[in-house]
Amino acid sequence: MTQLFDLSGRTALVTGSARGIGFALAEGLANAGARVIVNGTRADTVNEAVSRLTNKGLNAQGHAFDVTNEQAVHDAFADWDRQGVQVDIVVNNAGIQFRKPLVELELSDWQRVIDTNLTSAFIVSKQAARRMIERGAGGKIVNIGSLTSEGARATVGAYTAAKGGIKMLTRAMSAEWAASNIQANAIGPGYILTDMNKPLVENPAFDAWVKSSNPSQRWGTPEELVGAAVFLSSAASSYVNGQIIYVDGGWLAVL
Ligand code: GCO
Repeated sequence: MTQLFDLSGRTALVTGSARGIGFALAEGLANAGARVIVNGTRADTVNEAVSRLTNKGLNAQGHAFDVTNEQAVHDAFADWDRQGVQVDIVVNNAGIQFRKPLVELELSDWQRVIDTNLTSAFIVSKQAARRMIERGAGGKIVNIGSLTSEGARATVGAYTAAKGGIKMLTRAMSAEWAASNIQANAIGPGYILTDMNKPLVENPAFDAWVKSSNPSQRWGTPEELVGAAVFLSSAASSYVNGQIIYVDGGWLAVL
């Protein structure tokens, strides 16, 4: 039965995985047997993350590049082609947050959030899917959505638009790539204890709102997203397409 979830022999690229949710997912996929490629914009933090994984005996390598830069993404995949590295799984996790009311939001800040949280998934997955289709061996795309893929919260308008787009981009990918045995799905995390959310955790009113808004009455941890990521990256989800699995403590299930 555990064969279903075994990622041995697979290579997984996790974007934005030098810390936070991305790092937890990279570690989780590596623990399931994958070789993971850690990505971030800075070589020093990528290398530090890779060391943390290899020091645990996990199969990890790093590649620092900006996932919003199409040429940088193209060059990264060209490097892997030359090295004989075939990316079988892509986790589009890279994301930033920018909390400001829409009427005060600069276009440049809007664009930066959209580019990082949505467009990068297109840029990276396009390169990966081309190769998966050419190889004829199928593949996995796991996009990271959000509660804001379903509902909006004031002051995170760009993020909400991007995460809503992630849900529909996931469906668009499945519409075009499922016939090539590429399963494109998403994970919708609830409120997770990450550096990005530190200001929210430390705000007593926000902390109380999160705990009262989900029946688990607590924040989630990055590690609690690993199960869904392994499932969507493995043979266990071979007939699952265009779905978003909410790992949110039950937030969206209750009034
Ligand atoms: C915020 C948070 C959100 C949540 C996440 C919940 O400011 O509301 O940063 O981004 O972390 O999206 O799914």
